[in-house]
Amino acid sequence: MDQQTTVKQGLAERLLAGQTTALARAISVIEGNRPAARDLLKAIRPHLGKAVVVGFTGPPGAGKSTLVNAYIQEMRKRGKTVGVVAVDPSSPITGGAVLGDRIRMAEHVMDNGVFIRSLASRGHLGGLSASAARVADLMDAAGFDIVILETVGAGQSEVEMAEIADVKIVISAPGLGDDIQAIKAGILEIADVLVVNKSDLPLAKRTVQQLQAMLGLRAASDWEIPVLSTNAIDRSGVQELADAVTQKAELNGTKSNRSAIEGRTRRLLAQMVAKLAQEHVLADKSPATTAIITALQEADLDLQDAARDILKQMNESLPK
Ligand SMILES: Nc1nc2c(ncn2[C@@H]2O[C@H](COP(=O)(O)OP(=O)(O)OP(=O)(O)O)[C@@H](O)[C@H]2O)c(=O)[nH]1
Ligand SMILES: [Mg+2]
Repeated sequence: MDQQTTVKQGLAERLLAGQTTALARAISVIEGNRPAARDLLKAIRPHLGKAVVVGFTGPPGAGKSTLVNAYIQEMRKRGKTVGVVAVDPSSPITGGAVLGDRIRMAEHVMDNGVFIRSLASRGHLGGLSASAARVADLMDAAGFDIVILETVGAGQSEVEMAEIADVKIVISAPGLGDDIQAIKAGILEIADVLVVNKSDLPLAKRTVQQLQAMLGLRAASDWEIPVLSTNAIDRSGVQELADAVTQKAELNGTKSNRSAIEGRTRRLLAQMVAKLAQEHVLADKSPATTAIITALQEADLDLQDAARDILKQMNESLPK
């Protein structure tokens, strides 16, 4: 066995034993996209699926980080360990929030049961959601009971990232202008739990009612999406939030590791397939594709049939 292999195996073993230094190192290996990354992921694969991955998504400034902080504290009280993957918001509205996050989360610094890691939102080969999912896997392997993904729900990639989570919390706050519209446009579809944070603000009740009205239009299912009110600063409503997350995780059967991991992997694969298909359609100037586009323009084909034709065609044309 060469020396490099020994080092790698050592890292996976130390990670699985829950050593924080090994986790930090493993994250750098994954982020650096080194050849060692694949071996490491392979080594931990059989041990995944114990953590519940919880997504906190919402518009900039809704109070996600403050609420994550309050949720961490609540789960620590319940004896759970918590890992956090926070994607740098770099939002113009609350620029400097990353520093704020560090200060806020500093209260957990001395706690071995909490591990917080920020991911830059740029420069991830294979996409941000793939990187975030891998870091979440590492935290899962290191034995954290809960892994939180905090993302700004502003664009497609953030929605994709939130989708990886087993339980998806969508956070809004009153007075953010178009936030209800933004939620309507994309992230409401993925929510398991809706939270109106900043319940101390005057318009909070109205925001709750608006969200409830929107939910009323949805088809019934086995999980009724709760609309909760929280004040992340004085922490009221946080216990109810923690209860709702736990209930949803239990309903998911997150305890059966295989299905949780399979679900997560399936969603990641679906995203990558969609991405490749998109790139293909946008770049492919072949006569066959152009013919499909023309037929679509002239209403000789409907959109879904056109998409099916493209998928069939891609089968032959994708680079190996
Ligand atoms: N009044 C009130 N303010 C809050 C509450 N929760 C958070 N805030 C404040 O709202 C501001 C934004 O909070 P953050 O937790 O940084 O929000 P965020 O959603 O993480 O922001 P980004 O990471 O930039 O997307 C901060 O000034 C918080 O102190 C709340 O429940 N009530
Ligand atoms: Mg934040």
